[in-house]
Amino acid sequence: MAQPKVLFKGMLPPGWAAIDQARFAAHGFEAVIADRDEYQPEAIHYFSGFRPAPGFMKTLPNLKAIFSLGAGVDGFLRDPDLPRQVPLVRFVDPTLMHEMAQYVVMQVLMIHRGQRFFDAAQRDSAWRQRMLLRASRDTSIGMLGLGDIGSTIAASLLPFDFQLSGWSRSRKHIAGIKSFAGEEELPQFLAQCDYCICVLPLTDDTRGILSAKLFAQLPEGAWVINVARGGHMVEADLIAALDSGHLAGAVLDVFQAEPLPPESPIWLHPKITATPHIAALTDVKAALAFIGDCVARCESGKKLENVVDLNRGY
Ligand code: NDP
Ligand code: OXD
Repeated sequence: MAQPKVLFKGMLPPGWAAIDQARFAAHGFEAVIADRDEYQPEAIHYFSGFRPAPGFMKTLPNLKAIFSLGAGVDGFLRDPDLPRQVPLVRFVDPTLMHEMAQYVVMQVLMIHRGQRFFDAAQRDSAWRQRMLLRASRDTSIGMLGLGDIGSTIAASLLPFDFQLSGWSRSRKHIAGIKSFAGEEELPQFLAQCDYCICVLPLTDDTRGILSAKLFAQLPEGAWVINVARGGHMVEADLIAALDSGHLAGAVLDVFQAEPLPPESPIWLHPKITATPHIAALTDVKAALAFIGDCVARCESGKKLENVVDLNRGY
């Protein structure tokens, strides 16, 4: 019997188009790669990708479900023609969560331990010792967003004795992590963040949240790390807050325009570390298992997990 077809379009995990059809078949579906394979739009029941071109999904009249190959679904929700009656499932994967945590832990520890100072000293063949600026027990790290990824990052930072907190819409009860909830508690949360790490979904409520107004509420000398979406950051405000000396530095993995244009002042800013949206890339093995599981659930009438609430935007 023919297997259900899943049509793929948009940014796909590296090597996805080269995967042998037998490997997809082992996960219970046939892969159709748009722009490569011929297909009848009416015969497609499942669609998957990351940031598909707006208007594309409406060309598929018989969709039963859409599977996002990324944890963030803003690339689907920006489409004014998104078929809203079709469930949109987001990718929730432990490998991705751990990679995000590795990235943030690495960046925080590099800053906290002054690694760049020692790199420079080594380049000068100089034996330069330096104390930590502050012990971890006196350093507060706050996660803007305490969902799947934010809570994994916080849990990964726990053994290092930092003061940990998170801000979310709903109150959380996680051992060792102070919870701040809702708009009213945002100022209190920010006032105690030596490191402010953004892991929010990009929604109408969170777009542009990393702005002059927010930076002014952080303590003098705070660091900002954005691993969520470029749309959260008002880049000109960040540069102003760094240049004024209010913020000590920033680590950015995501940008308003991606790829970051060569003329962007971010590239050469001395207080910014920039990486090309690689904090976590979707793992092929995990993505195959995810889609296989979603297709099997749909075909057997089981409930889908991690369906996006379109009104909430995540
Ligand atoms: P989740 O949906 O699991 O968590 C989202 C968190 O944000 C929740 O704690 C939620 O609160 C909180 N939140 C949402 N809106 C608001 C608001 N208005 N006010 C306060 N809190 C809010 O998402 P994930 O943790 O899986 O992913 C987060 C984001 O990380 C993704 O959307 C994506 O943009 C980004 N990402 C980036 C990657 C990279 O490589 N750079 C890779 C993967 C993801 P509550 O719990 O109360 O609902
Ligand atoms: C994601 C991403 O959302 O890679 O998964 O940004």
